[in-house]
Amino acid sequence: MSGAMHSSTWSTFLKSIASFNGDLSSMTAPPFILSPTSLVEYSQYWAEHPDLLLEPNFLVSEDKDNKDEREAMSLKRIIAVTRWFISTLRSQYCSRNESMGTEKKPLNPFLGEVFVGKWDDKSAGGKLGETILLSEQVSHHPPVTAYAINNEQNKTVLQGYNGIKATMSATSINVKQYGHALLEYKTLEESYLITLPPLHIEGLITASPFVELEGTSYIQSSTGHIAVIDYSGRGYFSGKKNSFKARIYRDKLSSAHKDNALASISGQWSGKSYIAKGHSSPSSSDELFYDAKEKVPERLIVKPIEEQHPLESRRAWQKVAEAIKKSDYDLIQQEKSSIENQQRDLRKEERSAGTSWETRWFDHVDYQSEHSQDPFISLSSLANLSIHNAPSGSLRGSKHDNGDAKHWRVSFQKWDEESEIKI
Ligand code: CLR
Repeated sequence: MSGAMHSSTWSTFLKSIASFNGDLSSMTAPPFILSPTSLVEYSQYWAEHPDLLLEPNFLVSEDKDNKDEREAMSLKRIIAVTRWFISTLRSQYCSRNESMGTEKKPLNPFLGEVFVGKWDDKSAGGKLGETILLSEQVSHHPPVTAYAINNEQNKTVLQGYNGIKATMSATSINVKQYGHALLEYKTLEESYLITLPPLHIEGLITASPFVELEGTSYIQSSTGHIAVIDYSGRGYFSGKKNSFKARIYRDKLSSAHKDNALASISGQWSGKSYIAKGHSSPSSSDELFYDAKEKVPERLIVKPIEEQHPLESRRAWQKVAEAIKKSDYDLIQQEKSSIENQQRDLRKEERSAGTSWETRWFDHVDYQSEHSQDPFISLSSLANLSIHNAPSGSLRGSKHDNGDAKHWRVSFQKWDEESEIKI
């Protein structure tokens, strides 16, 4: 950042974010902090390493009657799921800094905006198969994005949704995530519930914002195993940015004491991390767990804009994105207003017709009234997690464990019946 003009617009911006609550429409930012990418695209970060996502499918014991071996393999699988999860973090939280120099304000998706694409099988023997992404803005007030990532060949489905609530402190924006991810390996008959960590945005004073993760997130397996992941930034428990410690336990009960950990992982989620047996924190002399700088993300394949449906993100925002790339403030405003007005007109029409917008591929499932087979209920109970619409990772009986229990779930039937939008 340079120039007196920039710094004055930046301080105006800092004052404007004092009232930011998670709804991007309440934030007006100077053009140099605007990203040409909509939040509905962020769902792709979950699978930029399809090989790691699918790996647990290949970690099965040959000898089904050998209990010790079965147990050992189920531990290997939650470690593999934890490795995949850690591998998503650099894309999720560092990719804007890496591609554009700083964290940016994403485009605020409109209701019904969608983003789809696929990852081809890059494996030698074709054992992975194609993986597809469906992402949809299912709510505008408050903003919520739902997604599903499906690999038919390996009967693996990752689905989830995201919303945020934000508060300001003196030097940072503090963000709580709402929602969770549910990972199902249908051949293994195994599932995992993944909670989303809180985060904050630093570097505001110097106009070079970046994300740091904090607090705790969980990965609960249907086998009982649980991974507890603690995050910290520079100067907390390691002195390095993007630090984490993960411990894997046989079950929630044994996670009450660190000594019970079956395996421990520590390091940087944006760099190298190491793993060791037992509870003590591994160091660089232990086995390498993951190296985020070494493993190149596989980019999603998205069809050309000309072939996209008007509701598809890159097509819908094309003119705004071009204006942002040209830093043409007036044009940005003009093109954004045109989308906003269109949306306002749609809502007005719906109101007068007594209808409401219908989500395309996702349903809002109420877990207080519907008895479904969704593993969410059993996994939440294994992890002692709230089933309510609380900050992700809230425990049962905590102060947030209340309100409704509605969560977004994919309907592959709706996707099968989709006739207008193609991958
Ligand atoms: C969205 C869901 C993804 C993970 C993720 C990564 C970065 C987060 C984003 C989520 C939500 C919006 C977010 C962003 C970082 C910055 C941005 C919090 C949680 C805010 C709204 C931008 C503020 C403007 C600054 C650049 C000053 O899976």
